[in-house]
Amino acid sequence: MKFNTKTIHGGQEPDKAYGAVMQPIYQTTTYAQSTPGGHKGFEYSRTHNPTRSALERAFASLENGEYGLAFGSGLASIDAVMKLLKPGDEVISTNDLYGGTYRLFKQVFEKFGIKFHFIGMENAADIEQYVNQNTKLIWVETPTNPMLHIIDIQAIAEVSKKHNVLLAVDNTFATPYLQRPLDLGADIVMHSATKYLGGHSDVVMGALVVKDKELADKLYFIQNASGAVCGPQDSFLMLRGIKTLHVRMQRHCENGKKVAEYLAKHPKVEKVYWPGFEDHPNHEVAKKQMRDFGGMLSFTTKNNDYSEAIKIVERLQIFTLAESLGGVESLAGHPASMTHASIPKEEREKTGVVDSLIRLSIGIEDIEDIIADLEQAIG
Ligand code: P1T
Repeated sequence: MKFNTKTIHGGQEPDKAYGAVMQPIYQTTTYAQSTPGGHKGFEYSRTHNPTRSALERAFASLENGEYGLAFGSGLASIDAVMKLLKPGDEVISTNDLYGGTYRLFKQVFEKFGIKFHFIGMENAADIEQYVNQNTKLIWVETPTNPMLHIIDIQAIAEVSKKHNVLLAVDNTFATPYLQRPLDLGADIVMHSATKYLGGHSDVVMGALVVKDKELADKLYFIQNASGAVCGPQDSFLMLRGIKTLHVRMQRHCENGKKVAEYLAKHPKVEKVYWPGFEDHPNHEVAKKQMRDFGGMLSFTTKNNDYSEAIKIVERLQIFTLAESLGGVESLAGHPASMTHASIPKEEREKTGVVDSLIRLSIGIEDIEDIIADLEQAIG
């Protein structure tokens, strides 16, 4: 099955009970047993629920994996991956990443004795110096949030395999429409499904997909033991959103390119971060591992003026000033005071998250309206 077909049919079949074409919402916590242990594969909805199971099969299909897991949020899915580790273990992570992921690593898991190294990974060889016998996981976000750095997944996978370390890739910005990390050698792919997979800004959810049965069993154990699952209504909405992933992504990419090109020529704009530009430091890697360049971009204004950036985001009208990304509607954010406020100023500025940085999630509205809105807001 090819990708566009998978978004609609991957892991899905008409419901066994009545032939319903859409996966029914099994709004139930529990399942009748004829005798203790005599059930139809479902016992309790924290462990399994038919609507969630259909979604988990869809996630696995999209990412060319074998096993999918759905969680109550993207962070809950990252939390589950971290619970594979034990005190004394070390993690090497991209230094530019979603602020909430950084907060989870630093403020929750560091307390339990896990050590994190946050490093630039544009050059995969740089990782080697941080690998030691305690290293258990490499955590990669690509494209990174919010600087749109591109990390070469295949090159990092070579390092992870050489040292027998797990490689997890947060594929939220790219989606499996643009890149499939498991095909490139990653062990775990993670999503804030809240974003492009759901696509309509109405569900908070996380996803993991793996190929390996043993790893899947460990994660299913954690999913059930810790219990951060999503409900059947949200699973249904996610399944519905996924069916249009490919058409939405195509338009996000088309509009993203036009906005990036428009901003790059704007006299008040200092720099535009978008992996489709030939002078983007890892443009060649982006071309190699992604089908297109996505709908996310960030930019700074001249003089790095905090109050000017705030005025721009306040003036926007088609764009909504809001956290999150990846919905059909265009959103704008000010990372330093919003999504990345939990990262200390010195840390975030090292990776480029300066006061004038504005992040845009380009929606699928008419491009003329999107650009006119930026024009009036930037002035
Ligand atoms: O919000 P949640 O579903 O828990 O997912 C967390 C997460 C993980 N990884 C990436 C790359 C993300 O962007 C996010 C969430 N990000 C935002 C809310 C944001 O506005 O950037």
